[in-house]
Amino acid sequence: MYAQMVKSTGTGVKSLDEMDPRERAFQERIDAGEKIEPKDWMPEEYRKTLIRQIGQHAHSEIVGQLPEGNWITRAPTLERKAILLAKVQDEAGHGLYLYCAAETLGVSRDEMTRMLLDGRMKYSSIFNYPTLTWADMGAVGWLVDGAAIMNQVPLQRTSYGPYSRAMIRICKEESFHQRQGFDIMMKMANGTAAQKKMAQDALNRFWYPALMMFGPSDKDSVHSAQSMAWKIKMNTNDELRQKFVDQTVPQAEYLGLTVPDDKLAWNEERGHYDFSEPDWDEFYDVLKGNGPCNRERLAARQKAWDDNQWVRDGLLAHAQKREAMKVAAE
Ligand code: FAQ
Repeated sequence: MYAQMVKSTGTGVKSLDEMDPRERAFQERIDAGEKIEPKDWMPEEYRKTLIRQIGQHAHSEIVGQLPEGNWITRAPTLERKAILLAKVQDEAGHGLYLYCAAETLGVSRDEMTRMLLDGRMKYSSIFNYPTLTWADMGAVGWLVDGAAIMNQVPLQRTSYGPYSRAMIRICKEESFHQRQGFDIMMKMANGTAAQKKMAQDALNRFWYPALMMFGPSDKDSVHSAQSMAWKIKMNTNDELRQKFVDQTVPQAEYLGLTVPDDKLAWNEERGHYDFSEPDWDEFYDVLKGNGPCNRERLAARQKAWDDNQWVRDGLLAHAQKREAMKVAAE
């Protein structure tokens, strides 16, 4: 059993023997592949870890609309514009499913947004990089959605029911997103010399930030061991990063583009590509708020929050009025 296995590797996860009866029954349900539902008993840390991960994921979907939304008015054709518009709207939908899933754990959407705005919650590092050319729309769809799918397909089997169900729906849409990105890359890579150069430049800039999406290397991952024991995460960060590299390198070759990594080589013995790690100092610096677009992204979310205060006030006033009328009628 995973919980027992990790104890022997010194990851600090309790073994079944160390758990109290309630925790043990909970872990056994997870080990048996049962889903945990909102009204079921759960350890407080399980609840908090889910709020952190689902909330971060929801914020990523919403903030993730910004780099692509930036190109809607400049899409090269009507068809490309309609596709990009649909994709960006899908991301908003993903954010909403995920906020709903997190709300079943007893945290409100407003509270999560406040935590994002005051720095207590994160969003994916990838969205702190700018989208400079149209080819970046291809690279984001191909690489960023490609990395997101790699992470999210296993999460369809995550132990928390509402999260798992949200992921099933999200994954269906992400596949279309990845395909549209690859389609843009194909057009650019097979276009004029200048277009091919833009495609290569986009790959150069997005390759390592895409690898960072999977989180720090396993030796530095804080949450993996416990999250995997609880099936909040299904794979380690490095496992998914390797899978992504193995899947993406042949696609880059098909496009006639070069992955910007001198050390990239097929390792016959391992049956995987060897590749260079991203610059982890850069990753942690972006997490601290020092990426190229961190301030701009948070300022955009803050503005949306402030601009929409009147809608929240109106809804609250309406709800209070209805409540007062209900009480008066009783
Ligand atoms: N960015 O111990 P671990 C998308 C933090 S959706 C920022 O390994 P964990 C769709 C981590 O929070 C993209 N922070 O953490 C789309 C922790 O800090 P904390 C989002 C990161 O949670 C496409 C610390 O580092 N997807 O792209 C990152 O076990 C196009 C230690 O790390 C998800 O959120 C990062 N990249 O594993 C939308 C998927 N990595 O909280 C629009 C669900 C790590 O203790 C356009 N999430 N950190 O202060 C997960 O699978 C996990 O949370 C990981 C991180 C794998 C991201």
